Amino acid sequence: MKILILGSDGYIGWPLTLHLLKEGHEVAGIDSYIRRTRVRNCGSDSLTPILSTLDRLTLLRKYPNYIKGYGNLVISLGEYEPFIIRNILRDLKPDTIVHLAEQSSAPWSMISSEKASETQLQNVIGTLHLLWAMKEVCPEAHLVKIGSLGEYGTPNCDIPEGFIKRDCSWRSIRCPMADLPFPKSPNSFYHLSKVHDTHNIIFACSNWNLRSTDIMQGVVFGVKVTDNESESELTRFDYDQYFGTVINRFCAQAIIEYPLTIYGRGDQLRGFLSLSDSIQCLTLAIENPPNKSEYRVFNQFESTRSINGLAKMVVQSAGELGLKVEISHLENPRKEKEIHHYNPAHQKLFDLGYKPTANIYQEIQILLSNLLPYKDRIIKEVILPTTRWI
Ligand code: USQ
Repeated sequence: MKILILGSDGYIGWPLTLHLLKEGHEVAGIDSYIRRTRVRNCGSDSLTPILSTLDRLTLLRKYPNYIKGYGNLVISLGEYEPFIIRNILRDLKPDTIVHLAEQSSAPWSMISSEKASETQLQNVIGTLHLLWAMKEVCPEAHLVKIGSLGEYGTPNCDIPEGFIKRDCSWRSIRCPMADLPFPKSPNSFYHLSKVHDTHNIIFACSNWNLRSTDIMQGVVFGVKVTDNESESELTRFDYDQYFGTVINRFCAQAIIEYPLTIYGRGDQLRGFLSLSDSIQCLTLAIENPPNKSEYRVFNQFESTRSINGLAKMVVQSAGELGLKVEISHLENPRKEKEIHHYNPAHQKLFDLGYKPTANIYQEIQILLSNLLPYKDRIIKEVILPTTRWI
C-alpha cells in the first residue's frame, strides 16, 4: 500500500513509519515538528535522546520504499491554506492516510484560552482541511484517524464500540434505522476536539462517500516496539505534567525513586495498551480498510485498569530492580469522576487478529529496564501538576 502518515515524528507516528517501512509498504511522512517545540517550551524534553529531524530523515531515506520529497515539508494542517494538503494528496495519491498530526495533550489544552484554541484549530480545522482535500482529490483513500477513548468520557454505563443499535416505531410502522453514534461526554478541550473531528468525519463519509476508521484509543505506554530496536530508532518519551501519560510518568518517576503522583483517590479506570500493541492495531486497521462510505469505530485498548492498580504494579516491578518507590495521592488537578463504572466494548480489533504482545505487568517491567539508562536526563521540576482544570 501507499501510505501517508501525518504526524510522522511523534510518539506513535515515528515507530509506525518505521514499522510500515519494514513491512514493505510505501510510506511518506509529514510533520510540523511542533510537538518538539511545545514540550521544550514547557521546560521538558524527551527522556529518550531522539535523533534530530534531519538525522531521522537520513535514516528513513535508507529504506528503498520510503517516498522521498515530503519529509521536509513542515506543514501545519490547521493553520495553512487548505490547498497545501490538497496539492500533496494530488501529487502522492495515497491508498491510506494515517492522521496523527493533532495536539495530543489534554492537560496542555486546559492551560489557557490560547492553548485551548490552538488545540482546536490544529485538530478540528486541520482534520476539516484534510477531509475537504480527500473529497476533492482522493475520495477512494482510507482515512485512519486517531480519536480517543476519552471521547466517551465516563458515563457510568457500558460503552459500545461507536454505535448504539436503534430500532424505532413511527406511526405504528416499525422502521429499523441506522445505528446512532454513542453520546459523547469528554472532559477536556482536547477530548472535545476529537469529538468535533468525529462528527465531521461521520458527515464526510455519509455525504461524500469517504471511508474512515476512527480509532478510540486508550492510554498508550512504552518506548520500544521490538526488543532489538537501536537507539537511533527510539521514539520520543515524555513524562512531564502535560505530555506524559500516566504509566509513562509513573515509570519515569520510579527510576529516580520519586513518589508516584496519583491524582485524587486513584480509583479512576481507563483503557490501556502498549506502544507495540498500538502499532499492531493501527497496522490491522490500515491493512483491512472499510468499504466506500463506511465510517467505522475501533475501541483500541488491551484492558481497563485503575490508576491505583497500575501504581502498585510499578512499585512492585521497580522493587525487583532494587528501586524503592512510594506512592503519593495528590489533590486531583482535573475535574473527573474518581469512582465510576467503566466497561467499553473492544472486540473488532480482536476479530481482525489483534494479539496483545505481553501482559501489562511484563510491559511495565520492560519499560522500566528500557528507561533506566536515561535516568540522569530526568528534569524533576516538570513532574508535579500545576495546571488546574477547574
Ligand atoms: N493520572 C494520575 N497521575 C498522573 C497522570 C495521570 O493519576 O501523574 C490519571 C489522570 O487523573 C487520569 C488518568 O490517569 O484519570 C489518565 O490520564 P493520562 O494523563 O494518562 O491520560 P489523558 O490525559 O486522559 O489522555 C491520554 C492521552 C490521549 C488519549 C487518552 C485516552 O493523552 O491522547 O486519547 O489518554 S483516555 O484516557 O481514555 O481519554
